[in-house]
Parts: sequence; structure tokens; C-alpha cells
Amino acid sequence: LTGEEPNLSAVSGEPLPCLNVLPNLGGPVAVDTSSADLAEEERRHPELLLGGRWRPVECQARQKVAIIIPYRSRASQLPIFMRHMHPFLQKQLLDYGIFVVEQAGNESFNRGMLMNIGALESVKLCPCECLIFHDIDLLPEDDRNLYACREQPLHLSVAYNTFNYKLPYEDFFGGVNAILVGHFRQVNGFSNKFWGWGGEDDDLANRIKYHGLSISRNPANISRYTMIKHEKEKPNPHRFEMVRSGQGRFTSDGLNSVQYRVLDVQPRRLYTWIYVGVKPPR
Ligand code: BGN
Repeated sequence: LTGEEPNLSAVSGEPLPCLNVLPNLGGPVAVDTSSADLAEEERRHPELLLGGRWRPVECQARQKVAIIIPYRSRASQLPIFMRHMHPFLQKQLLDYGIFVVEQAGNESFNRGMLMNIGALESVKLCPCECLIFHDIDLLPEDDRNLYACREQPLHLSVAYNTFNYKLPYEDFFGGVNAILVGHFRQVNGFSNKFWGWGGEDDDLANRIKYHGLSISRNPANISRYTMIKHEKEKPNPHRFEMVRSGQGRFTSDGLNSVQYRVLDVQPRRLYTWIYVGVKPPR
């Protein structure tokens, strides 16, 4: 530097778009799945705005991104996830917030419903146009895997260590997705009727295709994830039938019909905690 380069942002009066600034995405990043401590991670991230929000100061991010995590009793995974994700997202110069949506009570876990609630509640707190639905046990391995929405719904988690880094089946849409708010509304979000593990992601993929949208993916060599080991969730015995008959419910069951009560919202250092009671089946 000679010291004489014009400061482009000063010339135009506005900061440059971050995509023009992104210099140092280096590819593979270290993934640490050893145990972590939430209080320690909070101390390590004074740069975060309350609620797990951050934006770059040196450039203008193109989108505001809400990262939505469906959650219940994964206390050991939460700090591991935060330790990995905040540096990862900041390196990508994103304007983002992390929203952890926790299901209260002992009913079977309803991932789809928590995603719908996360979408509805996060857009009240952040004028976000891009929703990233993210399982808490998945850690991205490559920082070129950009956490941003595209013209079509994007499947980010293509290759997991636990599936030998291969897509398990062609229409697989589980794990991590990036969807524009407008598209998520258009497909009426996730079904609220998948209680227990499995199928709600396949149903969302069907909704997307039914509405004339298509699923895009990054190359498998950068869409790589490490899954943190944990006990298996209880599978939903009705999931096959539910996916098969799903189309009949696309317009009546989803974002437009989710019944829940917000029990608490807390903007914590590393994330916004949204604690919800959901209406059990029947
Ligand atoms: C599939 C599940 C998905 C899950 C993937 C990967 C079903 C419904 C079958 C009609 N789908 O088998 O929900 O994300 O495995 O684990 O079970």
C-alpha cells in the first residue's frame, strides 16, 4: 500500500458490498467436537450484539440471515455449535443472528413446527430475508460453503461424515437449508404434523417442487459437515404414510396453521432463545 489508494467507500459514500470484499475464505476449517462451555464461549465473543447478532463494519452485507436451530435437551452440543459457528459466519462477513427455538414439554419432538415458529418469530426480531434452518449437531467443514440464500432453495448439508460424505439419496433435503422468506411463505413452510424423527424434510422438498421451485446445491467437496455424535431420536412410525399423503395438506398445514405459545424470549450473548409450547397432536 502506498497510502494513496482512494478509499472506495468514502468515494461512493457507502460501504462496498461484502461479496467484493471477501478476501480470505481459505477452504477447509478445523472442526472441534470436543466438549465446550457456554459461559466460556460467551466470554470469548464480546463482539456479538445481544441475541447472537453480528454484522461486518467494513462492508455492506447483501442479505440479513436468520439461522434457526430447533432445539431440546442437547445441552452439550449447544456450546460446541456456538464455538464453531460464530467465527465461521463472521469470516463470511454475514449480517446474521442465531435463533434457538426450544420445544417445551415432553411431547415428541416436532422439528418442522419449531422451524415454522423460528421463521415467524425471528422475522419479528430481525428484518431478515434469508432463513437458514440448521440442525444443531452439524458443523460445516469448509468456509467456502456460503451461508446465504440464492434464487432457489439451497441444500447446504450435502456430504456428512456419517454418510461417508455422500448424498444419501437424490432428493435428500435434511440438515441445513437456506430459503428466502418469500419462498418459505410461498410453500407454506414445513408441515406441523411430523412428530418424532424423520420425513418432515422430505415433505418440505416435496412442497418446494410442487410450487415450481427447485433445490440447488453447492458441490459436495465444499458442502461437507461433521455430525456431532449423539443418541438417536425416536423415529416417527407414521412418517412414510405422512410423506406419501403430504400433498393433500400443503395448503392447510404449515406456516399458516402453526399453533404455539411463546413462553419466553431471551436475547442471550450467543443466540436469541425462544422457548415455545406447541399444541400436541389431536
Ligand atoms: C430419511 C428420512 C429423513 C432424514 C434422512 C437422513 C424418512 C421418511 C421416509 C418417507 N426420511 O430416511 O427425514 O433426514 O433419512 O437421516 O424417514
